[in-house]
Amino acid sequence: MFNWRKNLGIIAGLSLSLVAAGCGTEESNDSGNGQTEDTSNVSEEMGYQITGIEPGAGQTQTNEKAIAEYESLAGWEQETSSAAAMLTALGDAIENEEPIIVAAWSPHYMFAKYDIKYLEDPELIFGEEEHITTIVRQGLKEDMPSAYTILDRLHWELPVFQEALLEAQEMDFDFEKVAQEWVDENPEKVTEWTEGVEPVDGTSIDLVLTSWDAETFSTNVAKIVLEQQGFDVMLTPVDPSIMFSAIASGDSDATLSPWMPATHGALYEEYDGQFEDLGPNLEGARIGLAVPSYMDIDSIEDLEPAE
Ligand code: PBE
Repeated sequence: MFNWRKNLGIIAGLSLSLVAAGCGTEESNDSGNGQTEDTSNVSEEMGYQITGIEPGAGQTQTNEKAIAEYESLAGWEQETSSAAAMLTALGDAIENEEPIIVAAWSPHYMFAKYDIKYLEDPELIFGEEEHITTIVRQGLKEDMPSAYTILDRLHWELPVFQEALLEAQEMDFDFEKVAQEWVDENPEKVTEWTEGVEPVDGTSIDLVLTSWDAETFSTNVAKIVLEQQGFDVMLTPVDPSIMFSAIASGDSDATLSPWMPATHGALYEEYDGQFEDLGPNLEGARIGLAVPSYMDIDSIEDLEPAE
């Protein structure tokens, strides 16, 4: 049986960093002297490198913006690869208690699995709270009113996502299965979303998604719920830029993956007016730069520029 454990790790990770943001930050680093034992330059140890994720991620651009804006990140570089590679690098660093700075976002199981903290971002390059929104192509309301109504109603609370993402980790990231079990265990939610909606007979609907965990979970739940109403649902994983252009052109019907207002804000603006925003499907998300908690820095400004 599926056990939706209460796991507060992710929440703890979030609130701790919020608490840290409120504290005074007396600078204890003796910057200017990287030679003494206890003030060794962690930035140098990290090779002035941020461990990033996919080149096409919205956050990859935000990280570049941070590098450009913060004096403390002058001369730094972001190494891009994939979320999976970043998580491996993070796990390895923690095992060896080495310094590392990574592109981080929540909800994600990384905050439950690892003891990590967001660095304060006084310039608010990463913004404050993010939400994940549902956008649909123009005309969907008229063409597929049943799908439109369901997509408009889909909405989760943050702990639901956190638990699901943690479960996914234990289920080899089989999101079809994770989503199916969630639907099976939450019939009242599904009823709330589908109440009064006319079933259809095999109408095709195409959803684009970005392949990170949270979005994969929500989109798979959407697929199951739409299928229960008689839709034939096709899921297409794409990069954020393709996601917006596919909805704007009408090639795809809907997506539950845009992160707003910071992460995909530029894309949103580029295509604004060419899609309909049905509002948040998840609130309380966040992105930023994170480090293991054993690292003695709290803010992006505690880093040191490369020579
Ligand atoms: N991310 C973080 C997505 C949205 C926020 C990696 C999950 C992205 O950067 O595009």
